[in-house]
Amino acid sequence: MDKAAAKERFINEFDQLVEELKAILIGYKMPQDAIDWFVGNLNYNTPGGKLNRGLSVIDTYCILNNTTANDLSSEEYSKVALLGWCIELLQAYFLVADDMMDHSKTRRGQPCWYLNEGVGNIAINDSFMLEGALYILLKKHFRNEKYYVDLLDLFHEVTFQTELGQLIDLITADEEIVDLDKFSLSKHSFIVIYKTAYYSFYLPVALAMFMSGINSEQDLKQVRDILIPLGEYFQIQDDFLDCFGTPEQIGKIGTDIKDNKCSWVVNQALLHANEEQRKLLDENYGKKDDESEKRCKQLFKDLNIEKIYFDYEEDTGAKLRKQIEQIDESRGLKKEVLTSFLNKVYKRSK
Ligand code: GPP
Ligand code: MG
Ligand code: MG
Ligand code: MG
Repeated sequence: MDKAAAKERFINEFDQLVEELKAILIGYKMPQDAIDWFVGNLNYNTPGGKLNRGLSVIDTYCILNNTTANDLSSEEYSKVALLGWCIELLQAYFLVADDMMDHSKTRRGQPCWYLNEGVGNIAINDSFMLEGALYILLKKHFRNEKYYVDLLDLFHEVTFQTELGQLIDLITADEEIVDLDKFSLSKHSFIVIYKTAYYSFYLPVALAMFMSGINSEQDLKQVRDILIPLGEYFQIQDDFLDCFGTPEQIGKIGTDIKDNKCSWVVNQALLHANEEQRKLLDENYGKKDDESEKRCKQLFKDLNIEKIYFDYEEDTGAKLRKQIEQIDESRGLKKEVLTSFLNKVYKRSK
């Protein structure tokens, strides 16, 4: 099945899940306007992205079980796809909240949810409900599996790790006082591993492993040791694209400079800036106006951050491939799980 068809099949599962969630609200005798609101929230915020995380659960499951999505029974496909949708719901929860915290304007080519007419701060509750929805679905479909508690534990742990990353991301980016001395590449690495790598890379693979009966700490550690650096690379791409990508390309308008974020781009600039350039950054980074943002972007161009980034990409790709080569496949794990992930993100432009 080609990529577009795989995505379409996955998307086709979503309407059924919305119906199941709707039925829960009907069971609680929720008024019709609340049901409509929740369904609107689910549909606006869950399916519109690249769906990489969700699709990866299915891909990983198939690789681990030597099969293809087409060869799974429709029941088994729906079940593994449901785990994929649970990650997409978790992601929707994070993004709705993150866009409020980052004062973002657009997401996936449309206005951020909180900016919609009549939504505003209700988006905070809506984000909680997206998270709640995933546990309702998980319970309904996995309650009787012996690995149910492993799934729950994993979702809870990874959610907390993401929130820890988000916390450091936010407190390192003071809204009022800009102090670039607070930034460093090691701090950046710490932030992005927690806020992105666990839920985006480790979570989909670990879910597929649990569903395939692979659950030893040794196996989980083996994949974590590669997926976490891969997730770090992915967030460095996100930071790069925030500054150098176009909104048409990435579906969102970058906010990192105005938000005073400890991004990979500014950290590279700090490493390479001379005294005068550093002064320009001190005076313009983290300021809310377009002119200051423009000056920072020009400086990043002058410092040739793009070249540094492309070299970093080549280098990281090669390192990760080497590391994957060393995986021990004797216990049912497959290198292909990891190469397929790397190929999905390597040199991405959106
Ligand atoms: C990406 O940061 C990280 C997240 C979306 C996790 C948010 C976690 C919460 C607990 C809310 P980002 O702000 O760079 O993402 P984007 O560029 O997509 O806004
Ligand atoms: Mg953020
Ligand atoms: Mg953001
Ligand atoms: Mg970003």
